[in-house]
Formats: sequence, structure tokens, C-alpha cells
Amino acid sequence: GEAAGVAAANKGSWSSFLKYSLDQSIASFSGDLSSLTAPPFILSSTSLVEYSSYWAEHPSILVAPASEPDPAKRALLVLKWFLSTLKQQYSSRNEKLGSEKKPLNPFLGELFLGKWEDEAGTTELISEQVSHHPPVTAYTIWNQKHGVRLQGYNGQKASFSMRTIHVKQIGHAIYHIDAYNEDYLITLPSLHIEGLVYGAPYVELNTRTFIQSSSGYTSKISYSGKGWVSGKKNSFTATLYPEGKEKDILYSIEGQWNDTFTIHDVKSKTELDSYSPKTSQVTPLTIAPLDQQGELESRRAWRAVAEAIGNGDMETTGTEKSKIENAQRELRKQEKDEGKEWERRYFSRVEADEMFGRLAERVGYQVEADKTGGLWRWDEAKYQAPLKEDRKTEP
Ligand code: CLR
Repeated sequence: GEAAGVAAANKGSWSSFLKYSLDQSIASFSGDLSSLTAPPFILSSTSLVEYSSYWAEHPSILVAPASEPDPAKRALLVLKWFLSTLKQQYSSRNEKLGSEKKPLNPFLGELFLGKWEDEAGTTELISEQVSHHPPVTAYTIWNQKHGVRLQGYNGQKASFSMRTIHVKQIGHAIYHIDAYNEDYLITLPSLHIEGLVYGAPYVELNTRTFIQSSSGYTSKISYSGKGWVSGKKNSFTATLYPEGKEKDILYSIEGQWNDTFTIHDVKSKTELDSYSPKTSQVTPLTIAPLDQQGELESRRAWRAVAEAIGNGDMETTGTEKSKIENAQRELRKQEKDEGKEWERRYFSRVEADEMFGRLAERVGYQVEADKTGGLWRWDEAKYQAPLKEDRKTEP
């Protein structure tokens, strides 16, 4: 029947996609995932600039550390929040759409703005594409009531092996609590795409990441596909210890980041808490209606493309995409002629600051600013400044 036909067609596309990907890897693939040609049914109508919102779909878990007076427990709450975001970050598309998808490649200056309103008060999001070649997204998420701000940026570097796409994330996040003037440096996991040969790609995390606090605590999270403890996918183990004393573990967390994990107090050998991202409620993000969005806002800018993808109309998808790409090319040409550079709306390049440098050194984190067009930070002054006449980007 029709379904079998579709399946066969998909299989065809998959094998040619795989073959193409492998050819590319052999013929010096640049590592830029946006240059990958994926089969139509794997295209998402969501731009990568939207993915920053995965950091805060549980606002009350994000702000919880701000009301904890004990610094070690505070660091534990930051770790718990980080772990609670992983399911949203890495397996939500899989669950909602049936497989991992290839996001739209954001244009330079593309914005995604929104807020979450719930029992935690108002939590706000600004996400901006700060580089196109290579693609880099910067974001900040803050809650004024609780005095918490997250900011970060990331790009990806990809490579192929026989059946897998390996993705290294370049960038980091910083979580700040006003009340304690405390910073947490968060490093990002590497990942790979599994299930490609079955035409059902999904993300698996690997390697390890760190959360280093300015108050002197380190969290180390180790990811393993099929856990060595449980044999289940999406497994991890995490330990929290005073910096420099890796053997002196205070708390440990283990389980699956897309299922259940448990938190232990190692000294007293007690289970403190367990958490299941499956049963915890996410707060939906509110964004402005399309007609009230600025021209640089993602959903408005990509509207025609998203509609065409939704209709499975690849020809219109192509022409509408080209319109955006050509306009961008024209802009870059103009800037070049005028010897100017596109001014980022909310973020600026900085030299590494002292606090950040110290935290990075603690966990052996290397800033690869050359691979992300710079080290990007939220620019409060830009945020406060009135909009320029020619940049009516917001409602
Ligand atoms: C972006 C930053 C987020 C976490 C995150 C989750 C999934 C990643 C995505 C990042 C980058 C783009 C990504 C995606 C999974 C698949 C997709 C690597 C790191 C690539 C471009 C799609 C390749 C096409 C296959 C599905 C065939 O905080």
C-alpha cells in the first residue's frame, strides 16, 4: 500500500543520503552541518536559533538554586537543573516528531525572543545568531525576581564515521546568581547521531562535561550510550566534589537523562531525591504573534519556508530558502563594500574575563574563539540602548 511505498522511498533517500554523507566525509567535509543535504522528510521547520529555549523549560528548577543558602547544596541544585534540561535538549524532537531532524540554518542576526510565565514568575529568553560562517548561536535566559541569569553560545563541528555523525559542541554556558554573586561555568557534551541506518536518527551523548562554581565546587558528568551500570541508553553518572578533590565526593547522581535519575548524599549514604523528566511538567514558551514580530525574528522570517516544509512542497521550500539566502548574501556584500560588519543586537565579542578564566582553568576548558568567530557575551548596554531607526527588529 501507500505506507509501504513511502517507507521504500524513504529508504532510498536514506541510503543515498548516507552515501552522500560518506562521500562528503571522504572529500573533505568542512564540518559545517548546515552544508549537509538531508532527505526532505528529515527537514525540520524549526530554526536552530530556537534550541536555546531548551535550557529553561522548567523555570522553577532553573531558579531553585537562588533560594538555597548552603553553597554545596546550591551547586547540587545547579547540577540537578542542568541534568533536567538534557531530555529537552537532546531527545524532545525525537519524541515529538518521531526522529531527530535537521533544523533550519539561522541567518546572521536572526532572533528568537520569548518568555515563560509560571509560579517562578517571568523568565525571559533572547537567542541570537551571532555568526553564520561558522554557525554560532548566543543566548541569555534570566529571571529578575529570583536574580538568576544564564548565558552562553555554541557552535558545532561535525565529522562522519561509518554509520554515525559525530558532533563536537564548541562554546559554553555561564549561570549566575545575583544574591551570592556566584558563577557556574558549564561545558557542553559531545554527541553522535545513532539510528541513521534505520532512517530513525536520534542523539546519544558521549564524553563528559563539567560545572565549575566560583564558590569552589566541581560537578563532573560522564555520559555513556549503553550505561556500564544499567546497560540502558542515555545513561550518565555525575559526582559533585570540592574543587581539586575528586575523590572526596559529596553528592552523586546516576540514571538516565531521558528517564529517571537519583541523587545521593555520599557521606551519609542516603538517597536525597529522585527526578523524572518524563513526569515533570514543562512550561510552554510564549512568543509574540507573527504579525507583531520584527523582521529578524525567526518564525516570521522563516514563515514561508516552514509552511512549504509542512506541505511537503520541496520546490517552494527551495525557492523560499533561496530568497532568504540571496538577501543575506546581498547584505554581506554591501557590508564588505562599506567596510562594515553586521552589528549584533544583544551580544558582543569580549576578551576572556578573569573570573571566567579561573573557572575554565579549573576544569581544563579551552576557549576556541577562532572556531566561533569570537568569545560571545550578553551586552547589557546594547539591551538598554534604544533601537536604531534602521533596525526595527522588535515588536
Ligand atoms: C544545538 C544546541 C542545543 C543542543 C543541541 C541538540 C541537538 C543538536 C543541536 C544542538 C545541533 C544540531 C544537531 C542537533 C541534533 C541533529 C542536528 C547536531 C547541539 C544536526 C544538524 C542534524 C543532522 C541531520 C541528521 C538528523 C540526519 O543546546
